[in-house]
Amino acid sequence: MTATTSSRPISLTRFLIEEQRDTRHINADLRLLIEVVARACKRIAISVGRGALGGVLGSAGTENVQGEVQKKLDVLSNEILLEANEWGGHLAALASEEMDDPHPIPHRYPKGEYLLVFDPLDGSSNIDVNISVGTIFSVLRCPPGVKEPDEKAFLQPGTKQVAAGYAVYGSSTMLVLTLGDGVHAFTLDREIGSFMLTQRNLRIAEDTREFAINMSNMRHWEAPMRRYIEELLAGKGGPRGTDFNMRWVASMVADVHRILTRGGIFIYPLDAKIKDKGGKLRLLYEANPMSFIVEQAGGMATDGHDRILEIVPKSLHQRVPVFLGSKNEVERATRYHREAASE
Ligand code: AHM
Ligand code: MG
Repeated sequence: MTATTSSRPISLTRFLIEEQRDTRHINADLRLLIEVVARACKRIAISVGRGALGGVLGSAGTENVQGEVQKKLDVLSNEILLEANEWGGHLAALASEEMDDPHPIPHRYPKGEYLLVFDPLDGSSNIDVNISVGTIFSVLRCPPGVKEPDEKAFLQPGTKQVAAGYAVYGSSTMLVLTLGDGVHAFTLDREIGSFMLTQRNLRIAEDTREFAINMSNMRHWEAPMRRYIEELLAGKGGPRGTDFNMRWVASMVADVHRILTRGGIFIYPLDAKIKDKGGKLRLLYEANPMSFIVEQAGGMATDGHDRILEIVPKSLHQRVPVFLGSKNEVERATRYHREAASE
């Protein structure tokens, strides 16, 4: 039988129009917002893809609010997302890993009802070595009556997100998106320049035998963390009675993408080195969007004790420990932490 046009993957544009028309999950402004973010991600993908030829590798010679050295691509990706989003009339304000404070919408443009918060280029340490990096974003509603949103407007728990997603700039560029009704994956068709729907309703297997953690921090971990990983490392002869495999890309987007594809548990725990900061990963633009996606795909996400999406943020750049992925493993690692806390 010859393939019909209906068997071809549909574009992100068509997917969003159908979501608006058929399921009413989104309105025209949210549809525009997602399209604009996707377009910005295409521009970032082009810069990432040009690598050394684009003159974008290496350090920008500046630091962000968290004292981290900014790479040229961190700064460029941030600018691309700002420029793409500020004039469309769909946003009330933006915030990012790379900016100390929220970015207001310039007065010459209309304002919308949404807040966009993002990590413009996640996995910065991998830029110069040609390993996958990505963009993570989260969409919130501007609180009612707030005309000039400041940091406080963004301090909403992850349960309030209306959309979240990430782009992964890997061997192919993909956009993974949730609008609160499952998780859908789009692959960038570089020839026609469109994201095409390549998987609807991604599901994370409940069980896994693969974990992702930076093992070099083991000596700094708390006791329950050590217990959990030691049991995995003991393999067949240990209490778990089976062998576990390990992967650590050091780009959260790539690690989470693998987990969405074939299961696994991702952990960036609290350790003695980062205790004062509260963790490594940021709640509003890393942990929350990824937790929303993971939960929508049937997985689980905690900070080792509680559900990440229910944490009420205290500051824009707040950090949290992150345990996410296959449900049964996240549940177990969380249980070990809770048991230790109640002893
Ligand atoms: P970034 O947003 O500055 O790139 O930092 C976040 C990244 C995550 O993508 C990744 O999971 C983690 O930092 C890796 O940390 P480490 O280098 O300690 O393994
Ligand atoms: Mg990051």
